[in-house]
Amino acid sequence: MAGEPQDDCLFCKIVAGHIPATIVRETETTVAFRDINPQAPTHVLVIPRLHYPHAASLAAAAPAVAADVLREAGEVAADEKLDHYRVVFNTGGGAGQTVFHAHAHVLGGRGLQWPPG
Ligand code: D5M
Repeated sequence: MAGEPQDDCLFCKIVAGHIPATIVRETETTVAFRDINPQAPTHVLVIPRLHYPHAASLAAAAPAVAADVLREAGEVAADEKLDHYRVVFNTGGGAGQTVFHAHAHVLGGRGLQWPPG
């Protein structure tokens, strides 16, 4: 069922505590943890506990949780004392999405170029 944990989903396993992660923040609806392959001095992923394959499907089905993810991205940036940062939702393999459980990348701690690659 939509939103239910998926047995084959890496991030569902992190939410369940079956795979370790360096968790930096948790709420009733979200988990934030450090990316295993950081692309910046701060690189944290904020995920909903609910499983949806990408940000748009999360926002359509559970808009309040999507808002929680965005708010937590800002809280991560505040915790990390970032004066500028980027929040990215890669959507689709062609955009670099490799894990099909919605997640926000929070990137900061260095200069960030525009446009991104
Ligand atoms: O982002 C998926 C991100 O997930 C990518 O930057 C690596 C990260 N990743 C993969 N496995 C782990 C574990 N086990 N812990 C922490 N981070 C992880 P995407 O936008 O889908 O490419």
